[in-house]
Amino acid sequence: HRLYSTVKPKYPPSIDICGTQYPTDEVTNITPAIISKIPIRLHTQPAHPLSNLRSLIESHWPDFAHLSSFSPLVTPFKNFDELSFPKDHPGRSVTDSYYINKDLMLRTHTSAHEVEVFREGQSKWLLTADVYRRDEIDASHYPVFHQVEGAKLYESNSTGMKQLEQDNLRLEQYLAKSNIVIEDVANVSETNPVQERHDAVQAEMVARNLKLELNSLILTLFGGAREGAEGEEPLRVRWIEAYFPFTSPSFEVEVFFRGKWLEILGCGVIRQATLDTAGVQNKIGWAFGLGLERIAMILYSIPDIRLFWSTDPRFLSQFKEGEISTFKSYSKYPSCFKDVSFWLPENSGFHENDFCDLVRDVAGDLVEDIDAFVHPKTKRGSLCYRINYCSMDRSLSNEETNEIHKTVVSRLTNEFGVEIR
Ligand code: FA5
Ligand code: MG
Repeated sequence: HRLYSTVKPKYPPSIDICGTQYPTDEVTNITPAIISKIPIRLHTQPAHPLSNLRSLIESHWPDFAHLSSFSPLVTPFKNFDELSFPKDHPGRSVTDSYYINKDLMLRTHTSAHEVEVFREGQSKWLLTADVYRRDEIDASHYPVFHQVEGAKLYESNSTGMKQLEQDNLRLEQYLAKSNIVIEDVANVSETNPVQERHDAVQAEMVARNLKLELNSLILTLFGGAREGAEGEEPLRVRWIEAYFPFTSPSFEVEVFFRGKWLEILGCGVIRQATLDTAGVQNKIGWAFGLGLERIAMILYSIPDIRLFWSTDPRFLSQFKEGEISTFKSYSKYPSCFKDVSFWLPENSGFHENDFCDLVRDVAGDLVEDIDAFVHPKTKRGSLCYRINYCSMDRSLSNEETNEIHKTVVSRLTNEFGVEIR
């Protein structure tokens, strides 16, 4: 992958982020639309669905430390290197992540804080924060979302293992009484191995504890809320094998939602190298990172991820502190498609995420999704996108949509040197 686009918007020598000036350089790609989201911290706004969900998760683990005030500006070292990401991992590229400059970025996941929290001496903790990724635009993706990171460590001696065994028995008994159906075919295997430095029995007990703890969280989150849901199929949850550079074995959990498997979290047995970096000795444990929006969309029946950012009273007034309730859609406003097709200049280094960011920067949350209906790879140099403009809160006039689209097209020409077809 390349480190930066060859054609890109020009930045002034420094930019203001929440009242502080930061120098820009050749990798700077953060946009005003993204900067404006940083101070909002939806996960701490009283009665907001994301904040309610955070509280619910925290109350599931009352004896864990509950952390939620870490700054999203981190070094690439914290976001990647400390967690054993290889130097050429695609997540590092400017097409996937937001950079203020080469030494400072917006965290792409809450795992960026694992080492510092372990270094503080915490061994049972939850950390909630806003995270940022350059990504596609649709109903379940947004460039800013929220994660809860959770972790638990055990002493890797006989006292610790006795405790772990007791915890596993207690959780097994609790889950046996529930009637949630969980498919689990993700076992420790050759492709999802126990770490060399781990005792296999200990590592499997930790993995078992991780699954039991998260299944019981899922039961807390979805069990009750679904009982009254009329005409709905039973909740289906499945565990699948995964890969993360900082855990092994690793797993992902998916929930069946609107006809599709929706991934809600990633997790695994913490790599010993991470604990070494944090100065933690003689401990073994697990960590997970879950996406709050995906779960809140299911629990509250919120149909579109953009709604979380709405300041419309018809949205905000529906929620009460500490309560999960069913969202009632205010009428869905008509959407308006506009197509744009263009030729790319040679070696433009253009990436679809550049286009999404540009549209998001011009149209803000008035863009519902973007379809590439001639796939970039099928026709060299020629791209065609359909932008679906739609407000969550009101009807857009045709003039307004035309104005926005005109700005998109002209910025596309100016900033990427494309030739409109
Ligand atoms: C991670 O971010 C890992 N840090 C998780 C982890 C933590 C693994 C600790 C092991 C140990 P992933 O990229 O899969 O993994 O994201 C985790 C969750 O964030 C996803 O399951 C999903 O629920 C949510 N998520 C990811 N991308 C988006 C997005 N663009 N919009 C909304 N939610 C997202
Ligand atoms: Mg994933």
